[in-house]
Amino acid sequence: MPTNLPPEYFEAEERFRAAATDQERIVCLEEMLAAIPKHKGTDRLRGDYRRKLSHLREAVQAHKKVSRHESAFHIEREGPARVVIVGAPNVGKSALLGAVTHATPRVSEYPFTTVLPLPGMMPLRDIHVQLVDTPPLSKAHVEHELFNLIHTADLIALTVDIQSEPLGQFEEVSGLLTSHHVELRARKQTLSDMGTGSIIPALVLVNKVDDDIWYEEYVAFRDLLGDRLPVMAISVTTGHNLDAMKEAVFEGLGIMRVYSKQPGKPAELHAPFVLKKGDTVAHFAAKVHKDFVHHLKTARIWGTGVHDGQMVGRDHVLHDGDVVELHG
Ligand SMILES: Nc1nc2c(ncn2[C@@H]2O[C@H](COP(=O)(O)OP(=O)(O)OP(=O)(O)O)[C@@H](O)[C@H]2O)c(=O)[nH]1
Ligand SMILES: [Mg+2]
Repeated sequence: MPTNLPPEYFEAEERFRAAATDQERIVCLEEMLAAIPKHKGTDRLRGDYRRKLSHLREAVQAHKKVSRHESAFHIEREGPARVVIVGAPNVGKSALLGAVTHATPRVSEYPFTTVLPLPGMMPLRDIHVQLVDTPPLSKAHVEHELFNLIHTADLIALTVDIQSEPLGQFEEVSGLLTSHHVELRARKQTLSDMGTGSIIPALVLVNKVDDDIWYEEYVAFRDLLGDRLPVMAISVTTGHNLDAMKEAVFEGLGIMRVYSKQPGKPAELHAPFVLKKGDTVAHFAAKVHKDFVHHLKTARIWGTGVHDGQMVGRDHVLHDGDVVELHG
């Protein structure tokens, strides 16, 4: 270290050591470099610091790129399935998320309250599925990033407000989805289609059906909708049908729960594996352990369509609630 360095250099160096972020370190390093007299004896030192500076700048740049990529519309997946709540402004999407999960979204009587998506975990039988509240879909304001999120849904809960022209809302929202390559279907065949993006099973939730009078309106709406999509009346305010809604979500997702059991031990009834309807013993084995599926010979099953402890092969189709003991 050359000895003829001015006091400004040492001040900047001290701040450099104390710096908490790369951004601060860059500023200090620039000051240190500026304070070092330029002559042969300081060549090495200046070279080292210039390299350090360029590494720090690269790190900051790379971090910025990552941050931009991870937009607020990118929601981390959690649990076995994702349900995205979509709909026109003010229909009660956020109120619904707040009612059935621990999330605390902003709810207000004015439209366009929600500006960013918010996830929550919804208990459903003995599992939890991810529910995502979203900003409103409206022709007046199209948030393109929102469609990337909608494409990741295993089920779309299209919510309308019975008290405010529900058919118009339904048509506008499904029209916007179609123009962004999201087609709604009564039920996606299997979860393995997931990610192809375009055809997503949907459930129409008709909210604010608070009493009998609104129920009559709901019946009229349901008749107009026909059998295009499954539809049900709910009221977040009164709690009407929220449990039935969870069951409809389970159905709409096309999933089933399968419990594992080790020989000689009771079944592990608290933590089911979640599979797609139609999955077999081999699919289950792959979920339990990646290697297990290769060693699997037979399995014993307790549940639907079998007698207790029946031996079955790897192609046996499982049902919701089955208990499986794998034999390698
Ligand atoms: N009467 C009645 N009002 C409800 C019901 N559910 C929600 N609301 C009210 O509807 C208004 C809008 O609710 P939000 O949950 O903010 O609606 P949103 O769809 O999230 O609205 P945006 O975020 O603007 O798209 C609030 O005043 C809620 O209290 C319901 O079942 N019945
Ligand atoms: Mg909202």
